[in-house]
Amino acid sequence: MPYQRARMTLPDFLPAQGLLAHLTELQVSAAGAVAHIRLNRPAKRNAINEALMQQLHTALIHLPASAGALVISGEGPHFCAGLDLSDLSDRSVAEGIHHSRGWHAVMDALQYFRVPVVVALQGAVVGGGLELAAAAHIRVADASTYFGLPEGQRGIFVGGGGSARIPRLAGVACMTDMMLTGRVLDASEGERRGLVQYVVPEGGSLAKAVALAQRIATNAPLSNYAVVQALPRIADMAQSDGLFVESLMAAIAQGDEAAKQRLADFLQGRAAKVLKT
Ligand code: 1HE
Repeated sequence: MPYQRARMTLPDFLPAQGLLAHLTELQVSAAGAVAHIRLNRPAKRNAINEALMQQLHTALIHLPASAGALVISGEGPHFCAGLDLSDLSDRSVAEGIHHSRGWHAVMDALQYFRVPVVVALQGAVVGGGLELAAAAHIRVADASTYFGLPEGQRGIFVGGGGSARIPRLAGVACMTDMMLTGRVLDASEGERRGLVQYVVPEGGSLAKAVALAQRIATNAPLSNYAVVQALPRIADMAQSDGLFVESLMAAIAQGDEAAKQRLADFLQGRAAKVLKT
């Protein structure tokens, strides 16, 4: 099957001996080539406790090879209320560092995941919730979405990679303002400032995220891999280094069978044109 991936069913999913049953803080499913991880602590506004973070990592590393894209969403009216503040009490400095480094490992696993990650947002996307969203590749907000970094008010600092990722989306000045003044951005401000790429009517973010993920999963796997792995690294490099890596990546992708077939399809009039949708 050239463009279509094998259909994935739940038994293929997280095959490692009943792991699914242990993912108490998540709902994990798959439809076609799109895997879906839903944060599932709606009573706590999907606040991220230790279990949720560890389970997210477990789910990521066990996604089957047949997944071509991943959607992450949150159950209930809010995407994620950030760090579970009841986890914070009585942590030593050393424990604080290890906790933050643990979050970094999971966020890195997401940012440098094998396949593109689309996140569907609604309601509160605050603190660690925004850090999580920032580690994904495409962010879709609905009209109810709002973004905040209340760490300043809580007497803490971002610890889930937000200081590295959020300024790359929205700029240092925007993040500084959000952290110092507690400024909350609504969905359209978030879009204007680059925090999200799409805003849809209230209740529509998951459907839009799934539709985007389905489309992404039809791309050649190596092209998607280059976008999620090479692009952010090249953006961090000096220009001459980045251009060299770009040439290598371009040659690798071009040499892949999927690229050859797609080019032949286009030249023989069998491929879709670039059309405005
Ligand atoms: C929580 C959390 C949480 C809700 N940790 N329990 N994050 C924050 O500072 C955000 C704190 N949360 C809020 O501001 C609000 O809860 C929301 C705006 C997200 C939602 O408001 P609302 O009115 O819909 O819900 P609620 O009534 O405030 O919360 C429902 C329950 O969830 C309630 O518990 P209950 O037992 O009284 O029902 C809340 O206590 C609980 N809850 N958010 C723990 N965050 C690696 S560093 C990252 C640093 C950060 O992420 S700092 C930002 C932390």
